[in-house]
Amino acid sequence: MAVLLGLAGPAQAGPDGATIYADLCASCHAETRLGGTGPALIPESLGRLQGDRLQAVIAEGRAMTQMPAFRDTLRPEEIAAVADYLSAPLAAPPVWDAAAIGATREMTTDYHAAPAPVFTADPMNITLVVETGDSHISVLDGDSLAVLDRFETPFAVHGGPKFSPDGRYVFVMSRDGWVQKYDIWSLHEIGRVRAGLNSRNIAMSADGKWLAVANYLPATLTILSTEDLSVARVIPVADRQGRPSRVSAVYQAPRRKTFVLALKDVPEIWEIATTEDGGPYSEGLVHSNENGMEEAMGVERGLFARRRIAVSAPLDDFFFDPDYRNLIGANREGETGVVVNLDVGREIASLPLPGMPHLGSGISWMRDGRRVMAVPHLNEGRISVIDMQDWHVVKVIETSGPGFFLRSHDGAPQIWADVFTGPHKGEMHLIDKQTLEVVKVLKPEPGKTVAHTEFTRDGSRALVSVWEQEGAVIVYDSRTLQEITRLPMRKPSGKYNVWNKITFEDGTSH
Ligand code: DHE
Repeated sequence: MAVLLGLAGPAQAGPDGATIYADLCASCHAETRLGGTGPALIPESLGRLQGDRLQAVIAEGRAMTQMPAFRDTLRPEEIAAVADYLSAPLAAPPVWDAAAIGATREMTTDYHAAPAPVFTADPMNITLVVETGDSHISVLDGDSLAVLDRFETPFAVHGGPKFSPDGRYVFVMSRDGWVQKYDIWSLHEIGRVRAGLNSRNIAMSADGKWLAVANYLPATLTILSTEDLSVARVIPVADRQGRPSRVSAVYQAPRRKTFVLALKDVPEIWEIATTEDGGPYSEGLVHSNENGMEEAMGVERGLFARRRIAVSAPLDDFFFDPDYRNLIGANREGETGVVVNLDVGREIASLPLPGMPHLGSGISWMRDGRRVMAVPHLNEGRISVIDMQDWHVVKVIETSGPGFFLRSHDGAPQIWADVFTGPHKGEMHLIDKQTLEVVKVLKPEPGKTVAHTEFTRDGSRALVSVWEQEGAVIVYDSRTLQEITRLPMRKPSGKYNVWNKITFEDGTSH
């Protein structure tokens, strides 16, 4: 029996995880462990799935996926040996260049672009619900709440899908680096390509022509043509000394016509031009200063020109002001945040932000004539509200536990703040945007995780996930705070309204 191969060798030697992997796992996850029909099984993509949790998945399998349970095939020590093998880094860094990426590109053969939406719903009020429970996305009519389509995504979608500027196409990314293009008007997938081996998120250029993919593995930024998912550029990421860096995230800065990159391992921020004329340089958005801006301006010009901005320490999570002049950055391990002015290219202020601020989930709005931003903290039950004119902390709002996502809308009076972990994970705090007081705590499913809110186009309804395998999207009236209905969904995570996303609505993260 194949499994016995794993037990070969001297009596004292334990089972050989590599041999068991080759026998039982490689047919789906590939000999290289970089993924096939199943996801990549390398430390970079397994993330927190280590030790006992990893062994539990091997033993029990994964519901709603092709991953079988091996508890009747493998003994506990064999399962532990495979888990150890998967947790070890690859012997040699894999090559994932333009040719390798291009070879994975699959375009859907039966796709025909519809001349107009194939549904009568308002295309601007379509809301996508990512259902991580069985790797699907439901396409929801934001008015009737009918599910117009439900399509399969790559495994482990992470971060917000990104819409084309006209809202017709959407791009979805998985942690395994697959990028999928879907036509909302035709309700049809167009194709997919594996842009990285372990990827973080994606960003769309202001003109809709380019999609940037931030990669941990390899340490690159992949730029795809949105037209046909072909590779436009693979940019190796390293500092001036050649030290490579993972890309924590890439953001779109529409007014600047650039991508802005958070680098995990080196103290630099990168800005990449997305127009032939070199973006901010041609727009006059970058001013000379005494810190070598002349050098920065002289280094590169044209499409995908790079600008390096030196910072005092690596920053891996960003928030931007609405005109993309200032970036607020934080290192997840740090206690402070910094404000970097992108025009002058240097840090201009620092902020006290203990407790792992999650700036990527920040939102901003006008309060008493001044713009403020709010950010949750990943390991403390508090939300910091910061004045964006002079960067002082206006208030720290206490909640019943650490939250992950904040959302609001111009048409909604409150911020909706979840508690993602701990005994209060079923609570959703509603915080008045003017008084900054918690006015209500919703507890729709005690004991279950209730997280992530999205609004309909006009802000009249709030959609909240019951983040469970047999979960739901609960629809609330955002003014009366009454529940309207529940839509059954499989572990729904993020929800994304076309209008709110393409207009960069204040209450949504970008
Ligand atoms: Fe996320 C967005 C980083 C863990 C679900 N998450 C983002 C973004 C970043 C980020 C940089 C913004 C990207 C974008 O939308 O373009 N996330 C991180 C981490 O560093 C962290 C803490 C650790 C990690 O393993 O990557 C992390 N994230 C998680 C989860 O464990 C979540 C809850 C479950 C999951 O699916 O992995 C999760 N992250 C999300 C979601 C968004 C997101 C649903 C999009 C929110 C939105 O409304 O735009």
